[in-house]
Amino acid sequence: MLIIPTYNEKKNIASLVTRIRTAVPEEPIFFVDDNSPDGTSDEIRRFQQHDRNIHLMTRPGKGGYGSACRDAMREILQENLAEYVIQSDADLSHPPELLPRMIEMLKTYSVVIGSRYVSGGGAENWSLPRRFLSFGANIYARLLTGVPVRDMTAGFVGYRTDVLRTISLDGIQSEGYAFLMEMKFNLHQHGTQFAEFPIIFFERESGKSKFSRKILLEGVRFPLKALGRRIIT
Ligand SMILES: Nc1nc2c(ncn2[C@@H]2O[C@H](COP(=O)(O)OP(=O)(O)O)[C@@H](O)[C@H]2O)c(=O)[nH]1
Ligand SMILES: [Mg+2]
Repeated sequence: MLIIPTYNEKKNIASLVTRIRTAVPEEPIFFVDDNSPDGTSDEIRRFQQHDRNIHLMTRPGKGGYGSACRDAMREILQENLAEYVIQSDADLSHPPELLPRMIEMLKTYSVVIGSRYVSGGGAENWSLPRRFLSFGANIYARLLTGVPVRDMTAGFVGYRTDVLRTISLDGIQSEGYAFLMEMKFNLHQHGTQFAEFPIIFFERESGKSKFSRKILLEGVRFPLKALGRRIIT
């Protein structure tokens, strides 16, 4: 089951669903929309009419990327809806064509990461400063958290649900890139092994990024917190 959080992604839904359906015709999709003012949820409902494998969770207001993923995971675990979940963005940054590969790998590995920083991976339409920032942030995160993953801020991640049950989702509070790092850190603390395969990340062409100063600060702080926890334990 795919988990796709959305906030003001109306213009991306049609090509997103079309590309996902070409790649994986039957795979359930679980959207979490935070009452997007642009009417994203109506657009999702339009596709729901012809596709019974599209679920939509709506929340009253913008609650953050991390909590949207956590709410979806909680519901899927509680209701036993899937053997695995794959989180992916709605802005087509994560190529849906790679879903079959991710799903195949989840048969062997508990956590599978679509990685920009393994051989064959990368990012398209990124400026030089953006490349530098992301690459540097990854080295910083890897060193401080001690998690042996090349792409610590990867958001195209598949988890087998049995492994998600080993960590406490309520204990995870971060929202932006920090959420992506915190999930990997907590799983690593529980002895989870990760598998990475290369992806080319495409920067969005429609809609706006929700990146903010708050998300940046949280992303700088989390690896420091993780280092603190490693020192104490
Ligand atoms: N439900 C929900 N989704 C969000 C929120 N913030 C971001 N997203 C979604 O999370 C994904 C990644 O966000 P994006 O703005 O592309 O972040 P960036 O890739 O770091 O620029 C997209 O599908 C967004 O629509 C939020 O507060 N609530
Ligand atoms: Mg994006």
